[in-house]
Amino acid sequence: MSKLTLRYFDFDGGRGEPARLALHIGKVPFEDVRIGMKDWPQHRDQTPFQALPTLEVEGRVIAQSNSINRYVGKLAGLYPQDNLQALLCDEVMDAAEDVGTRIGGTIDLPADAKKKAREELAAGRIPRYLEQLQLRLQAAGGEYFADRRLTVADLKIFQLVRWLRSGALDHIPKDLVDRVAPLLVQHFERLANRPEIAQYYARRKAA
Ligand SMILES: N[C@@H](CCC(=O)N[C@@H](CS)C(=O)NCC(=O)O)C(=O)O
Repeated sequence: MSKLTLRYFDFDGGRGEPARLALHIGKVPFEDVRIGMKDWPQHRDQTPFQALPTLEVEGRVIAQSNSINRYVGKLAGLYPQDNLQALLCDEVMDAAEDVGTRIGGTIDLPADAKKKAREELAAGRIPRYLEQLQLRLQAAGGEYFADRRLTVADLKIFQLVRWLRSGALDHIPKDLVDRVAPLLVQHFERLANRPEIAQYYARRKAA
């Protein structure tokens, strides 16, 4: 297989993080290119949709985080082979993407408008998504979102829950997930304690 290059911003999170984790867990060799925000303007127009992440594979530059997650999930053995389980995996990843897109749409708003928009999200849409995601986790057996094993859906939700609980999002209470969907917090903690994930972040912290 030709070399893979995953490009994303230089922080441990966001839309590029599930693919980084999947490639790491699956021991799939890849170049982990991290782009600083100050360098982003010079990279933006070289990406297909002026956005990251991108995955370079066999000379092609591919965009769209969930498409990348599915592809690297297959390479890493973290994507269901069964069609229905794959559908469950995809639904969860796309729901997480919806939440990220809605919050992302508030980032550049003026302060007052951002506060209003985020308070509305925290009172309405986000709890709805969290509750539905929790129901899906329960329906899938309570431990994983699909296939009764770790898949890229788990990594996508891990990243979302980590972000929502980080306290980095003004006007979105950082205990929202804990209050609305405690099973997602348990899922997050189980993943965070998996040796391959715990060791990954320990190494990142030390780097
Ligand atoms: N639908 C795309 C959205 C990509 C996206 O909006 N990426 C953000 C970072 S998470 C970005 O590149 N923002 C930089 C910019 O818009 O200038 C995906 O899922 O990959």
